[in-house]
Amino acid sequence: MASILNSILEWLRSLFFKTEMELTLVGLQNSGKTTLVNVIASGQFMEDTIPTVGFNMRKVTKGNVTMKLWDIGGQPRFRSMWERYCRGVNAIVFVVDAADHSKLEAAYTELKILLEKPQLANIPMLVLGNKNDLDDALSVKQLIEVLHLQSITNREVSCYSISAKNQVNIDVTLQWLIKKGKGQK
Ligand SMILES: Nc1nc2c(ncn2[C@@H]2O[C@H](COP(=O)(O)OP(=O)(O)OP(=O)(O)O)[C@@H](O)[C@H]2O)c(=O)[nH]1
Ligand SMILES: [Mg+2]
Repeated sequence: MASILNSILEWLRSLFFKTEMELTLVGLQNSGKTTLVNVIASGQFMEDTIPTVGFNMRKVTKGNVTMKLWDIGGQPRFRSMWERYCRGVNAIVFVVDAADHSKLEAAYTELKILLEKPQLANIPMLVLGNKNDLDDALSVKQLIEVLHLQSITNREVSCYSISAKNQVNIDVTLQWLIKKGKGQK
């Protein structure tokens, strides 16, 4: 009886506390943005992603939270679009291939350009060091250093080390994002 009551209460709660939020994923090409969106949406790793041309939008519902995920292409020709798609979102997700050391400098440059956009001031940012299943992936501490995350003062910033492939730290990533939809710190 108690469990039936609980289910009814849960259902009522879901009716009254629905949250809709928008998130934008940016970062250099091949960092794993589309893979991460697929994992969030379906819980499955799909190896055969193709480079995103322009952008993709996916709507994903987790419990009573509906997330609109804007997945933008990371190739140089699409980077000028990043700002437009980041405007007004609940959080920006900046994905880095933590194992590709040759691209870290470029990732930092693009991150800096984005953070300097006045239209994006104050929007919380989650930096994800993806591909931590690979041997030479940087740790969170190393990422904070190479991307100079400690010097960011105009917004809330967090950094996690994840593997979209092995679904490592996807749960904490989702928790962080959902909190932003609910306006929590
Ligand atoms: N080892 C490993 N490979 C990954 C991981 N996540 C993504 N990849 C691979 O990285 C490659 C690029 O992934 P995508 O998701 O297409 O990258 P993207 O950031 O969307 O690239 P663009 O759309 O061009 O900006 C694919 O071959 C993925 O299988 C991961 O966690 N670990
Ligand atoms: Mg993509």
